[in-house]
Amino acid sequence: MAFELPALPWPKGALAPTMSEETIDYHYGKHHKAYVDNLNKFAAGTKYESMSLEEVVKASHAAGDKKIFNNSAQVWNHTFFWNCLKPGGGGEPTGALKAAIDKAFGSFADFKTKFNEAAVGQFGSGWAWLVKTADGVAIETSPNAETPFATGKTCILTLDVWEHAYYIDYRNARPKFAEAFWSLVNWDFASNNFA
Ligand code: MN3
Repeated sequence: MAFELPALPWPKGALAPTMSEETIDYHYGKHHKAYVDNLNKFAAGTKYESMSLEEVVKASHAAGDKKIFNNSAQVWNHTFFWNCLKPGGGGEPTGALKAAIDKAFGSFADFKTKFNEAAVGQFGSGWAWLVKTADGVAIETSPNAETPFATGKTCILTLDVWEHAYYIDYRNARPKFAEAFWSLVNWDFASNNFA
């Protein structure tokens, strides 16, 4: 049973112009697909081929199987990222997630500022995350394919800050991409992750 590239949760041109169809063609159609193809190639004939994707990410991380981990985690991270976005998204969180963000950061505006600082400050390729903690929420960053999910943390929201995520639409301007991200956030998805 091979690992599969999940369908996008929206039509591939639906996030334009904030995230263009050309970006999705490359980011989903080339990069995300390549992680799936490589995972299938490297997992073939190993204990990993009979596991769920989630099990592969955690087991390969624990075992230090870097090729398997890098590709499986990138499959998981990208699928999670697509679900963090939606056409007509944005605005502000509500309910319990809003309360947790206000408690941790003071206000939604302050949270956005700190999240963007983390995303822009991540040196090289990686991810910015909002994760669930014992008493609320916290911002984390991770390099390359690393993901809080691998060590059992609950991810709420993520932003891909690999250059392939923004180079077509924003060239080298990661701060512009990080700012534009907020107009696409799917807060229903984030709230469900926090619940
Ligand atoms: Mn990416």
